[in-house]
Amino acid sequence: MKLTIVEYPDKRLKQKSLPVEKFDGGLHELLDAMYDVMMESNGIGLAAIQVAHPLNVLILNIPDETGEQPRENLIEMINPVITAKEGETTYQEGCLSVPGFYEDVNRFELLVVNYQDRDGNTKTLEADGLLSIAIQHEMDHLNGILFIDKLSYIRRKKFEKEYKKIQKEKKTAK
Ligand code: QAP
Ligand code: CO
Repeated sequence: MKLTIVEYPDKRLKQKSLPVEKFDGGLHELLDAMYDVMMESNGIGLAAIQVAHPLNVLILNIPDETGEQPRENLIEMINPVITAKEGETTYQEGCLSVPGFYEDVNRFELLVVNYQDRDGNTKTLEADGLLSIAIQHEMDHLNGILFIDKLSYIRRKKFEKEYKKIQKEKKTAK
């Protein structure tokens, strides 16, 4: 399976994803293909809707202190649910579906998340730092929400202007 990333303003990114019911080979194939496209694109997180599969599936591979992303650090979350959240933090986020634009977003600092792994086993994870931010960013995708949807009116306007410019530059570079 070869996947391509769906980019804003594609309406598919506004779709709500559905729960995974079958933990079968099809799911494993999707997860493996998501990993490949995320690493090829220099990403740290990806939701299935970003590759046109509206399922409650996300993957995360947060760089370590040396900036490496070894495959054993990969986290695959199926049907994630936040069961506790605490504190506040701000981080300059980006998104593979909004290439070239970065802006500060407010998030919870700490999370507890329940989810299933690729075999349907139930897991619990306590997350802080960049992992916590990335989980919240990717779980927003499952609800059809992009980080640019969380910006103030003024910053959203700034985004629309800058993104148009980025798109124009891409066209002339082709
Ligand atoms: C979501 O984002 C995230 O614009 C994952 O040109 C972001 O992997 C989680 C990327 C911030 C936590 C904090 C973006 C790559 C990758 C771009 C990404 C680009 C190339 C974004
Ligand atoms: Co994103």
